[in-house]
Amino acid sequence: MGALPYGFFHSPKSPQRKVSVLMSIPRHGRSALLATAAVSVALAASVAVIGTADAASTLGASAAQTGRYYGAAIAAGRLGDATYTRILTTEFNSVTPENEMKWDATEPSQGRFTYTNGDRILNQGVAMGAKVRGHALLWHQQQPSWAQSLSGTALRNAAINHVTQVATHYKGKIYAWDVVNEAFADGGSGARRDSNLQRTGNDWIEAAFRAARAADPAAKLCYNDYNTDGVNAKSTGIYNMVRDFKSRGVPIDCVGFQSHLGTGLPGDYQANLQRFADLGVDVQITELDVAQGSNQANVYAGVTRACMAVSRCTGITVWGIRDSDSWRTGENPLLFDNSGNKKAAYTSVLNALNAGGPTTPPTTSNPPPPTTSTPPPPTGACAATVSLNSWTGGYVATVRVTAGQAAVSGWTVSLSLPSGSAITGVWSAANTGSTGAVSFRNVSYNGQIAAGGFTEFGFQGTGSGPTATPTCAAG
Ligand code: 9MR
Repeated sequence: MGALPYGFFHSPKSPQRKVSVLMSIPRHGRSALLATAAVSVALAASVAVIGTADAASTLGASAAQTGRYYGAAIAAGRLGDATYTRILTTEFNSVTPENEMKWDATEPSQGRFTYTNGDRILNQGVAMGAKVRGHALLWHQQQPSWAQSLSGTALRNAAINHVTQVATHYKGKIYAWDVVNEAFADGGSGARRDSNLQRTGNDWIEAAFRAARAADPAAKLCYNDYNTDGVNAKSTGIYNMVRDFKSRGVPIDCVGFQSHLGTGLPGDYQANLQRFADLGVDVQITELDVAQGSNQANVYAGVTRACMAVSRCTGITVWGIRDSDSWRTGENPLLFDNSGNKKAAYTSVLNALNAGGPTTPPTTSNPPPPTTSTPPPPTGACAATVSLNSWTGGYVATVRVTAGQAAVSGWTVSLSLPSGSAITGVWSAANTGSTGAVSFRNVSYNGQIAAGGFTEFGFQGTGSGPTATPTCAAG
C-alpha cells in the first residue's frame, strides 16, 4: 500500500491547539532549555572527534557523517517540556517550526508582523547549532482571515510583501525555506490546486521564489508537497514545474517531499527523489511520519535508505518528536513513544543512517561562487531584454543579458522606470538607483558570458514595470 489518502488527515486542528502553540515559554522552561542546549553543544563537540568509521549513537550525528541532517518539527509551546527538549537537543541537528512561521502566525493582521514564536524556534535551533528550515511562506491553508478575504492584485501584492518581509526578518539564518507549500492538486490531473493564491495568476509561485531570493539570497528555496512519494501524476506535475523553473532561471534550489506515509512505501520512492535531483535541485524529506503497524520500522528504514542513496538528498525531518506530539492523533507515527522512549522505528533509522551512503555535495552559497581558474575572455558587446510578470500595483522583471559574437567580461544594464515605479528587490545584479533611470551591474558570478550565451537577473517593483528595451554596456 502506498501513502494513505492524505486529505483524511488534512483538516486543520482545532483553534484551541493553535492557541496553545502560541503560548509563551515559562521562565523555568527557558532555563531548562538553555541547560539542555549547553549539554547538546558538549555532545556535539564529543561527536565531532569520533571518526566517521564509528557508528554514531544519535540521529543527527549519524546523518552528519554523510553531510546530512536529521531534523524534527517542533512547537514553541512544548519547549518547556523537559523530556521533549532533552530528546530534541540530543538527537536532532535541524528544526522546523510546526506552525510558528506560517502566515497566520507571522502576519495576523495586514502589515503587522509578529515573530515572537518564530524567533523562539529559530533561537532554539541556533542554541543547538542546528539548521533551521523555514516553513512556510505561502500556503492555501493557515492564512490569516484578512488574507483569506482578499483576491486578485490585492492578494498578490499582500502575498509577495509577506514573502519579502518574513524572509527579510530571518535573512541569513534559515537553511532552507518552504517558499510555497502544497500548491498542486491531488489525483490524476498533475495540475495546480485551485486556491485564492492560484487565482491571482499562474505565475504566483515564481513571483514568490523571486521575492524570497531577493530577500534572503543565502537561503535554499524549496517547493514542498505531500502525496509525492513515488512517480505519480502529482509528483510529475511538480517535476515539470521545477524543470521549467530551472530552464527559465527562476530561483529554486530544493524540493521537499513531506512523506506522511501509511503502512507501505512506494517501490519507486528513491527513483522519484533521484529524478528531481537530476534536475539540479536538492531533495529533502520534510515532514516524515508513518502510520503505526508491524511495518512501521521497515518503512522508516526504507525512507532513510532512499535518502542516503541519493547524494542530493540533504536531510530528513520527522513531523514531531513523540507520538503524543503528532498531528496524527492516535496513529503513533513517530520515532519516540508517548513517554519519550525510543521505538523500533528509531533503531531502524539509526542503523540505516550508520550504514552510510554517498555524501551530499558540499554546500555552496546561493548562487554558486565564481570559478576563478579560467582567465577572463575578451570583452564584447551585449544586449538586454526584459520580460515582465505584472499585476496591478506591482511586477517582477526578468532581464536576460546576451553576449554578441565575442564573450563579455562584465556588463551594465540601464533602463528607465515609469514614474510611480520603485524597485523593492533585486537578485543576481547590483542596482544603482531604484526609481527613474536605474542601472544594474553584474555580480561576481555572472559577469562572464560566453560568446552568444546569456545570463539572467531580476528585480521586483511597485507600480508598473519598464516598457522600453534596456541598453547594455559590456566591460
Ligand atoms: O502539524 C501542523 C498542525 O499542528 C496544524 O494544526 C496544521 C494546520 O493545517 O498543520 C500541520 O502541519 C502541516 C504542515 O504545515 C504542512 N503539511 C501538512 C502538515 C500536517 O497537516
